[in-house]
Amino acid sequence: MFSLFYGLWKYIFKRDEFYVLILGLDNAGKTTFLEQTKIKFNRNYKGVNLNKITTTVGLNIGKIEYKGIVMNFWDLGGQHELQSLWDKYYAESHGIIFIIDSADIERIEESKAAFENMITNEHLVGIPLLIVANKQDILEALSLDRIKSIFKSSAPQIGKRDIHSISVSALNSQGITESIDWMTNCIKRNVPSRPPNNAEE
Ligand code: G3D
Repeated sequence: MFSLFYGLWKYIFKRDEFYVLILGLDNAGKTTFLEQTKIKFNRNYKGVNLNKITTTVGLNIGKIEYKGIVMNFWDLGGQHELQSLWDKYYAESHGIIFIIDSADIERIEESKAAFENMITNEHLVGIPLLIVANKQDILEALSLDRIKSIFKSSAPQIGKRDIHSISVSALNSQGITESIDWMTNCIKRNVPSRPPNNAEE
């Protein structure tokens, strides 16, 4: 009897759990993006003062429930020495959000190198990839089209997967909903290739 009720309870309440990595160089706006996501999608989350956010050193995490699934976000540190830790998380992830500081023209090639290094990892084959051109509120920021043309030569490494790029101002919460919406739809579509982490429970 217990197992019958437990099975019913699981059927009604259990949500599939997915993991999304938020990657990019330090200072790109990863923590701000995650904070705004939590504010937008968690009704009771009040958030921290966005002016007091400091660059990601370890790992920031966040969880939202959206469109019937649970999405866990891991915002990983982007400093050069921390990038070597990114691949420890690849095998368990279902989506990648790669954040670019569009206003940091000096580091755009460094960002591209980190991107290429990430995208060629075998554990990420077929995983949906969202490229976020952040800080679009800054007047001198490179446009999305300009960033796309800079990253164009990475196209052969991207392989067959859902990919999308989007203009965002994480600070002003512009483009956050569209980003999460796109990622959620792709992750759900990709379940046959990358099932939820709690699939066997
Ligand atoms: P990180 O987690 O990738 O290291 P953070 O980056 O989220 O800590 O952001 C680094 C700095 O960029 C922060 O400024 C933050 O306010 C700013 N930032 C993030 N997103 C945007 C954006 O969309 N527009 C603008 N103008 N700034 C943004 P500080 O001054 O605290 O270093």
